[in-house]
Amino acid sequence: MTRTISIAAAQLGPIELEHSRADVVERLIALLRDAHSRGAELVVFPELALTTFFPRWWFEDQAEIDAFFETSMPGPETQPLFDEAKRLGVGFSLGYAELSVDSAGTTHRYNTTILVERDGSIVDTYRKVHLPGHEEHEPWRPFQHLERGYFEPGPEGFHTNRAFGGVVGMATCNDRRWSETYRVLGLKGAELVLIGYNTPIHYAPDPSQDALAGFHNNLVMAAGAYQNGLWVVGVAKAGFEAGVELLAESQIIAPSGEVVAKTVTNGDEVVVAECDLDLCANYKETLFDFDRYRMPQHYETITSQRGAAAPIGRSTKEQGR
Ligand code: ING
Repeated sequence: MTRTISIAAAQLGPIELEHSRADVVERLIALLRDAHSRGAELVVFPELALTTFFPRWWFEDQAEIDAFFETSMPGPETQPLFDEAKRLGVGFSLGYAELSVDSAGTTHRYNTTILVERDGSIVDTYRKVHLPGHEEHEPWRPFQHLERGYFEPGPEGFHTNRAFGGVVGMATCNDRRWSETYRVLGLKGAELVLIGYNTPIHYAPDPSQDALAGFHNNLVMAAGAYQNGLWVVGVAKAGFEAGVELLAESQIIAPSGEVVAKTVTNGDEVVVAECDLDLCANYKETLFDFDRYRMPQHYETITSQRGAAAPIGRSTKEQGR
């Protein structure tokens, strides 16, 4: 019996400052119902799916920033989404800004994704590890990318869970650009990785990359899927949001690296694919049989170094590095 799960990529178009959470939850429920009507059992929503992408602005006042955060999930404004999903028997993943206070009374702010099973039970939450952009106001930029100022990196790293008939992992936006993300999840048995993103097409530090935004988006997710024998679902908050063009091109990618479904608009749009989790074995048990072919004894540089270090003399071999 194949382990097939019907998955929907539920792309969101722009969310403006004036859109309330209630407005957005209404759109999320409409997308959920559409996906359900097309047979989806799992619906993947974007990163930071409840508000506009607020790290594009510099705020002096912490209270202004915290207005974009959720102090509980579900909370009063998101409960209708959880209720409708449970009523329909559909699971979902949802990205949001999490403000939480730990047992020592310290406040933490994370870029978080929650995964909810078809029975309404919470499977897990993932807190984004790779925070792109910058920490302080950089007025030279046409818009800011202040995730490093507004969020902390997730302290728990990457993890997988048994859900939806398989092994599921989560990652968020910039995480998808780092091969380590997929490899760690692959080593933890992931057969499916869910990734929401908010990706401005303009990249101020190197505008030559703008024209390649769509190419790079597919490149990194397809490579991650293929090299680890897993399904990848990448879902955008897309369109012209607060004057910034966000990449759409939400897509569902098979363990072969092939795109099996892709959005064609930059608005609210659902695409659905039947994902056979047993296809993962075609790669995990052959080309990418990790236990047979990987050589971790030669990979220690990956965890012992953060930055790159070229040879000081002729070769890094001489320095025993
Ligand atoms: N966004 C972007 C991403 O990694 C970025 C950051 C923007 C990278 C533009 C490159 C170009 O897709 C988030 N939210 O990580």
